[in-house]
Amino acid sequence: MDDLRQKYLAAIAEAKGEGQLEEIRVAALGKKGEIALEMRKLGQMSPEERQTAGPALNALKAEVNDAILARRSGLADAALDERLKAEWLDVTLPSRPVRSGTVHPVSQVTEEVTALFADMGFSVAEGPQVETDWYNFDALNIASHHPARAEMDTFYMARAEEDDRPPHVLRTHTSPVQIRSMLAQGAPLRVIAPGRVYRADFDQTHTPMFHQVEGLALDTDISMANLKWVLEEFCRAFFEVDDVELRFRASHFPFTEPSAEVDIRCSWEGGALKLGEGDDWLEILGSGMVHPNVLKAGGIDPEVYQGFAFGMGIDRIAMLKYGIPDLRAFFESDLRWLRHYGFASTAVPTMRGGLTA
Ligand code: 2NL
Repeated sequence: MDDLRQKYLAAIAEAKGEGQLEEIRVAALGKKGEIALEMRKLGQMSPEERQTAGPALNALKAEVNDAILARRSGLADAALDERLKAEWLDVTLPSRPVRSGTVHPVSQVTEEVTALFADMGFSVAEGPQVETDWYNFDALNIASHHPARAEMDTFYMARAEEDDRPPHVLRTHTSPVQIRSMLAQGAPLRVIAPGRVYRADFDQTHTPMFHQVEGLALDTDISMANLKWVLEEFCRAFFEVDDVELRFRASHFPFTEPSAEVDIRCSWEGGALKLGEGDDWLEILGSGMVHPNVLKAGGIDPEVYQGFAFGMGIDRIAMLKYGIPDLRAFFESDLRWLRHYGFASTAVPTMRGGLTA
């Protein structure tokens, strides 16, 4: 019996895995296992022999069983240790940066402007970026000899020789959208028209595509006083200055009479622009009372209705509000500039995973 004990305890100690251990268990304790066979021999023993052999065999059976259980959990622990060593993970490492986009300043300002005018009862209108020369020029009282209509300033769509449709242009302002609103809705009317416009101009302060928002209010009793109030309310809210002061300077546009350019009081201390204080003036928009010819083109009777209109550059007022001095930030969508002015994704370049925007 001692031999059996030695044999199985040694085999259990050397077992390399679950499978071997199970084979040993069957060979020792299984129905036809060696210990079971020894048990069976008890029947042929004398009662005295059985009295010592019985408990000894039971003890052996229990010892081998315990040894197998102990070895099994030892092997499981060792396997877990192996895995922990091989598969360790440093949870203190910083996570990989997630690329995230942000709203472009031009989009943000467009939303701010439309929300403020919506509060004053203006609805938003949109229209095509390719327009006929009638909607872009004639309807706006811009004479056929006007320099703005020349190819120097305006992008004309290429056309075939035999094409007898009217000339098409990339719209040079969003005014055609308002002509369409007048024709579709009539008066009274309050609309603003934000969107992309195009002019053949490219230098430090001009890009061939830029963004404009125009506003139009028509009714039977609209005056320049209404225009002044609306623009002051807008500037106070948009630029977040309580002491906003506007200056109306006589000007000329073919589509308004009278016309005024509007400046906002400002200071340039230490190169930093401050609005609402100081002795300087900064031009922010153009405006006026809608010319009777424009009302007629929009199907509105100028004897009954009159109204004001204004137009401003979104890129320009975005730059003023957010202190962005350089058009490159917008036009190239240059991420270095956008990030510098707080608009690009905050993700930074990392060593792992390459550069991120
Ligand atoms: C500027 C000047 C302006 C308008 C736009 C307008 C539109 C209609 C009728 C009359 Cl439908 N006027 N728009 C009026 C005055 C000025 O824009 O300097 N924009 C950047």
